[in-house]
Amino acid sequence: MPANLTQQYLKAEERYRQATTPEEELVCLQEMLRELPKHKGTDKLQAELKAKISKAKEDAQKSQKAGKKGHSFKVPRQGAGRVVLVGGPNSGKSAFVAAVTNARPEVAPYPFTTREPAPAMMPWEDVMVQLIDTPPITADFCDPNAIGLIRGADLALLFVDLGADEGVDQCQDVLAYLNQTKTRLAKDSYLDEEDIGLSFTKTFLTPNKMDVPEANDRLTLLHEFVPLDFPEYPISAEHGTGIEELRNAIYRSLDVVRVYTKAPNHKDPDYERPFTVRRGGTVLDIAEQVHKDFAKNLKNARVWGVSVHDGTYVKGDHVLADKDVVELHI
Ligand SMILES: Nc1nc2c(ncn2[C@@H]2O[C@H](COP(=O)(O)OP(=O)(O)O)[C@@H](O)[C@H]2O)c(=O)[nH]1
Ligand SMILES: [Mg+2]
Repeated sequence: MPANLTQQYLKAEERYRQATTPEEELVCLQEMLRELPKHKGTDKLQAELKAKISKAKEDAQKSQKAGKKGHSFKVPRQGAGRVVLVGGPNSGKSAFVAAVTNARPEVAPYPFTTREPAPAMMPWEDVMVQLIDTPPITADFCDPNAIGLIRGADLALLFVDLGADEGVDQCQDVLAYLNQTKTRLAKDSYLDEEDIGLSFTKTFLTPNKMDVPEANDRLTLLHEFVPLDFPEYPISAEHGTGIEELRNAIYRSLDVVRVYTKAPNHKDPDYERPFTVRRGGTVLDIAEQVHKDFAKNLKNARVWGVSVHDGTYVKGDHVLADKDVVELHI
């Protein structure tokens, strides 16, 4: 990506990756174009954005004519971030969901027990992370909604079945399938420089069933045949091995800070329900989450926390630290 992209550009780009309708895409692309510094170095990106804008306009018109409400399965975003579970059949995605959430998905030794994407909330300390379990991807099948969900996710977990010899091949099939689409798994999330329609989602490799005696040999084969540079967290979803490390890594990867809000006339903040923002997020970002009007009418705020003197008055652009307490004044 060209240097010197503004925060607004990057935010619009993130929303573009998460857009689920051509109308949303259009708004984000237009904002990206507005925010793009216009010089020789960004000529190509400008042209790319303009082409994408015409395409999104066409798609928006088409979908309006067809009377469709968007082309994607809608799961509202909830919690500190969204993590999508991806993998071949029987790799233990649902077993992992059962291990780390209160949800009780069907776990069974035959493929396609999970028929459509299913959200569940994973607690981490006092926040929740949204996990989305998906049907398996095979050489010739992928749930049509899974691609959009992977694209818009903050993190993907690539499950590999180390309980069976087919596991390594099945992992190759998943990657091969996704490689034919505009949505790929990668070490980090970004849009391709040459083609911003091509989107990469940060992924952890999660080889599962480490409790099985042959698992280690199969893991060696996986490294040999499917070399990936993703961070790796081998687990046993059913025995619990490695689950804590993975849970912590998932939360860390979201790179958010927690903020507790306090009403001006209250002594204590609301410690029950922290808000979360990306690290680097500001008082204004929190105000927006509390209420749109709060963001519009914000005069100032007081902050208590490790990075400021208690009760310091700040403006909307003040960057928050983990566990800050914020009192918004409108
Ligand atoms: N030995 C062992 N079996 C597991 C583990 N996790 C899942 N399984 C089994 O693998 C099969 C498929 O699990 P499931 O969670 O339904 O896989 P999914 O298709 O990826 O959702 C089930 O029979 C599970 O009992 C594990 O950590 N160890
Ligand atoms: Mg399942």
